[in-house]
Amino acid sequence: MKNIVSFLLLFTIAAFAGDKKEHNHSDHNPEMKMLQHEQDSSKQTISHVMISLPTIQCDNCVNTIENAVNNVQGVESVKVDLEKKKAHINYDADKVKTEDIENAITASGYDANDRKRDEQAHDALLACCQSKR
Ligand SMILES: [Cu+2]
Repeated sequence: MKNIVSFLLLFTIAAFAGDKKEHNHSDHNPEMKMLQHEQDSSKQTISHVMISLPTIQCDNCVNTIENAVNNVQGVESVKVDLEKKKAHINYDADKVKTEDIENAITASGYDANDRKRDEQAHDALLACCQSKR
């Protein structure tokens, strides 16, 4: 009788352990593995910079600057925040310097950080985008 109870107890423990093992197995997420693989394969180092745009006024200004910055080699992405008058830029620091990005913005007619706009480019902007000094 005692042997049968021991056997049943052992059997219950074994079943529980098997259950636990199966649970752990299902926790192993294949999507996670794929994400890690994607991160490993990108060897570029992307830097982020914020550039102050004190003279922007409307959505046309935003488009003009986003286009100008997007055309700079080494820029990965650009997003202009009209309300805060700032550009958020992700770029490859091995390919481009922030001053090159600032120069592209001044060349399109807008101040960028402490760099002053190209006045000729500014005068060619839409009337609503021009600003007095
Ligand atoms: Cu504008």
